[in-house]
Amino acid sequence: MIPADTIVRTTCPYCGVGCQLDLHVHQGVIFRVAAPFDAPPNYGRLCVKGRFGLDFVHHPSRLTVPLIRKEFGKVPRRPVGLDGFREATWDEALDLAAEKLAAIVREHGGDALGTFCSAKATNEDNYLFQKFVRAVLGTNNVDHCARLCHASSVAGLSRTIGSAAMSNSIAEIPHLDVFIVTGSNTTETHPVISTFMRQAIVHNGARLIVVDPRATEMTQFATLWLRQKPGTDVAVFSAMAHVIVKEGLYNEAFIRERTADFEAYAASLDPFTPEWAEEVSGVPADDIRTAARMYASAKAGAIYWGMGITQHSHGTDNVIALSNLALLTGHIGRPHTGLNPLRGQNNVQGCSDSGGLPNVFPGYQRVDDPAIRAKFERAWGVRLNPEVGLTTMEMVEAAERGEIRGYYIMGENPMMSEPNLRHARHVMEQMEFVLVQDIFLNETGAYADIILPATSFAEKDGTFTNTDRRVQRIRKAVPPPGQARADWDIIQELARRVEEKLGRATSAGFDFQHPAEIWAEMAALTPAFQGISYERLEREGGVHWPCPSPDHPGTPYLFADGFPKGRGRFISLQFLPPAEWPDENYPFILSTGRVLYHWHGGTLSRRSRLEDIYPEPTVEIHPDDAERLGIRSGDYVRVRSRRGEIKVRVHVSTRSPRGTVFIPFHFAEAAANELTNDVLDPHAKIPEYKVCAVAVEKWE
Ligand SMILES: Nc1nc2c(c(=O)[nH]1)N[C@H]1C(S)=C(S)[C@@H](COP(=O)(O)OP(=O)(O)OC[C@H]3O[C@@H](n4cnc5c(=O)[nH]c(N)nc54)[C@H](O)[C@@H]3O)O[C@H]1N2
Ligand SMILES: Nc1nc2c(c(=O)[nH]1)N[C@H]1C(S)=C(S)[C@@H](COP(=O)(O)OP(=O)(O)OC[C@H]3O[C@@H](n4cnc5c(=O)[nH]c(N)nc54)[C@H](O)[C@@H]3O)O[C@H]1N2
Ligand code: SF4
Ligand SMILES: [Mo]
Repeated sequence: MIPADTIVRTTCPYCGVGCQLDLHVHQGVIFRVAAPFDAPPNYGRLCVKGRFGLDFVHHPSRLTVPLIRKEFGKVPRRPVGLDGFREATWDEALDLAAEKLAAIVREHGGDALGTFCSAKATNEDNYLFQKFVRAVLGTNNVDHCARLCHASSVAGLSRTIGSAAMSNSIAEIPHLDVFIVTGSNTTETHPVISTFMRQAIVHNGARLIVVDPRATEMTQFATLWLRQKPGTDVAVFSAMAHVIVKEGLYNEAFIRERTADFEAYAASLDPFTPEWAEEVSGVPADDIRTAARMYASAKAGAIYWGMGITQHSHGTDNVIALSNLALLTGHIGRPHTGLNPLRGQNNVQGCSDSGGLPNVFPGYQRVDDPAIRAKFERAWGVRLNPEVGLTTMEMVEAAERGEIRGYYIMGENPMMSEPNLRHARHVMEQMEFVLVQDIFLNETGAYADIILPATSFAEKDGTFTNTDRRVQRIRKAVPPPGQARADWDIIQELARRVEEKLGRATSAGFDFQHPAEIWAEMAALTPAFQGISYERLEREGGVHWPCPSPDHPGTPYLFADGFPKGRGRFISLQFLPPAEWPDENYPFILSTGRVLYHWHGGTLSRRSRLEDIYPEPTVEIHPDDAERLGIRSGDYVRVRSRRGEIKVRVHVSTRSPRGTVFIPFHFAEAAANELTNDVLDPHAKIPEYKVCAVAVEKWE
């Protein structure tokens, strides 16, 4: 083996588990990735993406110089490749970008801009991004992919308990007693967490209840698998609550001391009998009873969930249904219990924590609270906009109405990740100005006027916050390609130029020398972070927020003494079906999601060796359906919805239930989001990625 010049400890840039990595570097190249056995959260474990998927860092198509579109500002804009751009100096690109942003602010106000920060970038990058947007551009129109992801968890849990972060830690998982995994394909999407779950079952006798329409690998370890029809979770979980109440299995003391509105809720459960739920969901009534008894009578019961719960037009209701179960049984506020939304992106928790949302400053401090706003006005030395900004999908709608004229997109790929892509593209074509900051030219960059080349996680310092609220360092390991610069550095160059053009200078300024200084400013303004500093992270490896003071140990599990809302609230629900359901013309349900080897729009994973292992998308279809359609594995089919169509190869499998087909959304050549429905959950504004109606036909 080549001896490494250096070994750099850092955090995996793929998923929210936040595995610690040792990058072995020789002459500026990462040639081996290992994992330290003594470091939480992964203790030496890595999945295939962390171990073999990081070579995107050295891919020849990395962006290395600023680019300006040859047909700058021409509307309708068309997607172009590299040859549609010319190279520019940083000065020219930044000046032009600042001029365009300032012009829109001057003529139409800051609210005419829509901005997207990045769950792939650091806390420091995102803190500075939202500071620039709020303090200089003068708008709160800032959001990120959390909206497409756990927005329903946030909307649901803020109404019931008042906080939406994962309540318990990864470290507790090997010692679980009874746990529910629902709408999470954990072995493929949070692989290292799934190994701890399997450890709990195989070595420590834990019992697992999987609630999922798809035969994920987790079902092989389950004591009980409830296979519901997609979109029927409220029926299943409310029927479990019905059983818990009727059989007196609830935790009376907990309900009395820590919750509100139990009586009304208990009465609302009457119609949710297991027999009724069986009719709606297809899950046998007796299995619902068994699941309810197992969870309610556990010493400790925990619930873990993913996108199968949240990405529905009734996603908020689904989350509330889970919250009701935890409050009924008192399985929250103790070790090995909790309400645990598994956060997806490496730093999606941190991007929200750092204020990358339209309604809150860092630490979930509301922008429409005058006292909070005054604090940030004093700190930054400017007047701030009191109006809550627009969410991702609301920005698209506002752009369609011509109210939003320019986009600033840092490290997101909406032209792959948004639903109903034909519509999303149509809106993008009309934009007056599009500024993109990324490490690659992706499907969204193709629409940009200006592209600013950023450095990747391996070329910069900063922090990511993983799914269990653990703040961890990333460290510069290799030099940046060409002239690429760190996001925080680009943002402050841009901010200074826009300030100058608008004559709107913040007193706090944008002249940080190192991300540690940015963290220190954010921590000073954010009570939950005040005890966390770079020195401390250096010593301890990671710290779980809330951590209010330097001598505070950090908080692995929440709600030991109470909820942020005081009492936890029960909320009565109604079962409502998905917005679109199969009919004669579109007889199948389409479900979309992920595979182990790829990441979202594929920008990173398809530029790594993972592409060699998994180079092509397939549509997963049940053998009975395949037989009726006369198709076999390997054939091509046309999959059509009311919004678009794609051509994709067939994989016949019993993994998806009869009547449901599954397509991963990683592949531009057969983009699942051409088909998906952009209907939104009214509270969370999340699209219904998990259910729409499609037709499947053999491609002749
Ligand atoms: N390999 C890989 N890992 C990833 C990602 C990636 O792109 N690739 N992305 C990361 C991100 S950002 C996220 S948010 C997470 C997402 O992680 P997951 O939520 O685990 O991923 P998904 O594939 O979207 O699918 C979730 C599960 O929901 C189930 N499901 C579908 N419909 C329903 C329903 O109506 N009810 C219920 N209860 N379940 C249903 C599906 O069968 C599937 O098992 O993964 C993260 N990890
Ligand atoms: N059909 C369907 N659609 C979905 C979903 C689904 O389940 N089904 N899931 C939704 C969910 S949960 C999510 S989270 C979204 C994800 O949607 P996106 O966030 O749009 O997807 P990514 O492909 O992760 O985009 C990340 C971008 O950041 C860039 N990048 C990486 N590192 C850096 C960096 O350090 N700096 C900068 N500036 N850029 C960087 C990458 O090159 C890439 O272009 O997709 C959503 N869309
Ligand atoms: S589990 Fe997540 S954080 Fe860990 S190596 Fe895999 S992708 Fe990276
Ligand atoms: Mo996500």
